[in-house]
Amino acid sequence: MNPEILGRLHNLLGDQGLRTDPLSCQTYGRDWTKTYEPAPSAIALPTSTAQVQAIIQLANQNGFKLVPSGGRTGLSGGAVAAQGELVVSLARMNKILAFHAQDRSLVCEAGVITAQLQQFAETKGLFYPVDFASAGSSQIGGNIATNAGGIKVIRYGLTRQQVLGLEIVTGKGELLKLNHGLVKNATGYDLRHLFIGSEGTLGIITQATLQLLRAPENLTVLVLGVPEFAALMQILQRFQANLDLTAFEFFSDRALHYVVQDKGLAKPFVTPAPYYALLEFENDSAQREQAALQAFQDCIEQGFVLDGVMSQSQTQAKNLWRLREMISETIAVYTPYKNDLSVRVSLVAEFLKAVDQIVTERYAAFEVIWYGHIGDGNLHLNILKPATMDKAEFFEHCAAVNEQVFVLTQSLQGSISAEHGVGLLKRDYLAYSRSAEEIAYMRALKTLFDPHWVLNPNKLLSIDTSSL
Ligand code: S2G
Ligand code: ZN
Repeated sequence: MNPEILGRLHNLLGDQGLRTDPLSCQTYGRDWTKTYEPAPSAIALPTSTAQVQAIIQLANQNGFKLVPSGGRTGLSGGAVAAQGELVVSLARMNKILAFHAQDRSLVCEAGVITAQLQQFAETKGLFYPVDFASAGSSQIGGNIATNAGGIKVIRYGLTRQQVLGLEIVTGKGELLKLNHGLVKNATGYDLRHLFIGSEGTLGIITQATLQLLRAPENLTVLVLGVPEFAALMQILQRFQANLDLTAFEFFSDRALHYVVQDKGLAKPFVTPAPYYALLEFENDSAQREQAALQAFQDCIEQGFVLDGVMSQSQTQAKNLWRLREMISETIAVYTPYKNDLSVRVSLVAEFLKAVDQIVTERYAAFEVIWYGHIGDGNLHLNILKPATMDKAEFFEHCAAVNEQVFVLTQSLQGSISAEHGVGLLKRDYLAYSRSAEEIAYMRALKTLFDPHWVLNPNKLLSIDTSSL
């Protein structure tokens, strides 16, 4: 970036708002993927929507590119700046601006940490329902830009369902204030939903109005030992007959092995099982608890469950959750090659079996770890790198299998990226889940909102300079 531009950014942002030191570039230029070497030109840390707008207008006038940056906990390279871009971090725009008790909503800046939002809701006796392992460092703006899902989607939906309003600066540098917190607003296209999940390619989210919910009572967790994939979906169906589950997760015995071995967690019970289901429900009456126990009993009798445990306290519930929530962090040290796939819930058993067959054949030498939000049809397939194998060689081996896995996913009209987004990692596989017509419309929308493609270039969609 030329010194004149840096000078203008410095005048706009001041010493605190513009960094070029190597440590900042390393820190702000990456997300949780380990595939790309960060190489931003500089890091901008604006403190107001006006400053964000000025940065985007400067980029349009001078042709440099921007990478919006939240908590940088993404897993698809969406927040990676590897091409000399200016990172625009929302970290200093981190205030909760208003709380509307009667609306049960709040207005906050994009840089608010997800866990901070959850805690604020609790102080008001309410509940922000989107939760996942990285909530302690992810930011609400990034959660909205990736439509983050997590472990409660089966009951409360994704981030999309919580957004009542957005303040955005588009790639054109124009300010949009969308929906203003309204529950109902039938006045044409709901532009809010274009920006949710747009991965920072259409605009930079600066503020959000979010709904808060009644806090659930006495959340109780069951962990069940399951003999085979197909039984998982039988269990889901049986419990859902009488309960509104707040979570339905699964993980394999190898996932359990690592959290027990590396994190010292306790096994849920002695009986060995190839798979585990983790269920959560609001245990707010004796009838509810009886319904859960009856469903558990029925699943044992029908052979869908080998053994199980039900939490008797919030502490035990939290400890059982750790068996699932600690998986991602635990296996990260084994440089996993990750796939994040989804199919309709009714196709999960067939899909799981078919993918497992492919990976068993093609990855015979590698260790496969299964886990995920199976109640949403979302599976996290992680292949662990053999300690002695070179990372690049390992990733090449794994990528060679993508074709088969994605063709299978496409055959079931599934998604090659259920919740982690497209970013850089999945960009070139988009056509397995989106039609040519859809991608053409997506490119047209990108050019409409960001005519010079200054925002997050080559993320989600590759720049086709001929169209600029
Ligand atoms: C999960 C977290 C990221 C990962 O644990 O549900 O989405 O490692 C994941 O896959
Ligand atoms: Zn997940």
